[in-house]
Amino acid sequence: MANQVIHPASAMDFMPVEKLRALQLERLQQTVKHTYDNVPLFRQRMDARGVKPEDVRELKDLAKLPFSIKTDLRDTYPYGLFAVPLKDVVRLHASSGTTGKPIVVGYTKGDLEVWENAMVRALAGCGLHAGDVAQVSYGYGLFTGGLGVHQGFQALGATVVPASGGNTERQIMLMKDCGVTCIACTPSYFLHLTEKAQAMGVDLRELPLRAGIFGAEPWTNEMRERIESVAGIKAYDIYGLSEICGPGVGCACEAQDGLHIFEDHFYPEIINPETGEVLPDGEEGELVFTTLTKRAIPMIRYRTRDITHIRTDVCSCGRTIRRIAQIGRRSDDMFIIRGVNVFPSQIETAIMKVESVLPVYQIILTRSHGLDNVEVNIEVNESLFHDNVAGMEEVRAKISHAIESTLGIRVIVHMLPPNSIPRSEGKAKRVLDKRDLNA
Ligand code: DLL
Repeated sequence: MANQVIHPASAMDFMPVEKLRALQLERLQQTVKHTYDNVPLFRQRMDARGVKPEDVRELKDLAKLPFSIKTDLRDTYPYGLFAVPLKDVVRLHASSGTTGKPIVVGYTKGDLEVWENAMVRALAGCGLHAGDVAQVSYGYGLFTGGLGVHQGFQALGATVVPASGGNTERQIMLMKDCGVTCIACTPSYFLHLTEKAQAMGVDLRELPLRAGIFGAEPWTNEMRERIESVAGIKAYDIYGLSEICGPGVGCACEAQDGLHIFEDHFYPEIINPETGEVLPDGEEGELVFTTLTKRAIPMIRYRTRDITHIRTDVCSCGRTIRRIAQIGRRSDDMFIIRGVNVFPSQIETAIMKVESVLPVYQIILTRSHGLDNVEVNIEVNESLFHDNVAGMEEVRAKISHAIESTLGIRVIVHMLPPNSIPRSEGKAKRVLDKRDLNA
């Protein structure tokens, strides 16, 4: 890209591919040995397959290694997958998930440096730099979002405003008074901030705010466009997960066309989720990561359940590290309605195309007389409620049609006035499954 200023930490992003592959292999061999020597669960699985660390001679030998999954962390809670003594672990984070015990992850000092390096490269790739004033509105605490993004901005030399989540009016005040140029939070929380700003008479487009670093939940390009136009900013997609490190496993660049994976630290594969077979770049499947530089919890072939593909075209920014397509869905997000597989992101894409629709919705699954129904609660412009009934019916028909032509099933649409659906300060809960209640 023309006039691109490259941050020194970003040099790795532009490494010749052959050199990168050699570095990955060397790091993979070290990681497999370290994990085999120190994590009993991994050693047992390798032994059961008759595979030794020395059998990893090239990158494609990764396919010989066993997968790991979220329940491995849960079953060995809290420290069973740690590969170093606890005295070498300087930080813990945890992810609660929806059910049961949380999973606990740990970091050595070196691991925190790895994380910081990935975060700096992520932020620099979005055109952020020393001198930016960055408000971090991801939750601080056991969640990796707040502290992870914080350390990246700090290392970049930005002025960090550690706002954490919540207290939305104060967030707007800080943004305005402190001259914030970049905000980091979930896309759904940022939408809530934009509504609150409007209610407070603050026009975000008149503030110095120019970029948002949004992630931690699936969102669509249609949602990104809405955010960019309402706030007058560039909205960048950042990806990560606690098990692999936290935010900064991958991130969009200024080209905003997919997310670059910092693959000298996190090696990506795409597999067929049914068979476990490795798929070639370009084919859609489940994203799997192997960490190449982390010591406290090295992860071998961790199945993320996130569905995407690795892009095969070269990014216009010139980075040689590979990109994944935006992650719109997880394999466990899917629900089946009358035999049709449905992902919430398909509904989001369809409804965002309809004018008068606000980007706030909830999908409710119900059951009556043994049949499953999808109900979509969606907020629409206040003015619509002052309109005539025909006007409202026209919008309802447009929404129904948009969803039905995407999914091929009928849904029940409820149009609600603004501020009817509960807002979240972190990850939005899009689907409420009430089928057990009214079976
Ligand atoms: O959400 C880490 C994070 C914090 C990422 C802040 C970005 C920004 P977990 O709580 O462990 O970690 O949740 C990880 O969230 O497997 C995806 O399903 C989802 N996710 C994260 N980022 C994105 C994204 C953090 N940009 C899980 N797009 C992942 C879609 C995302 N899904």
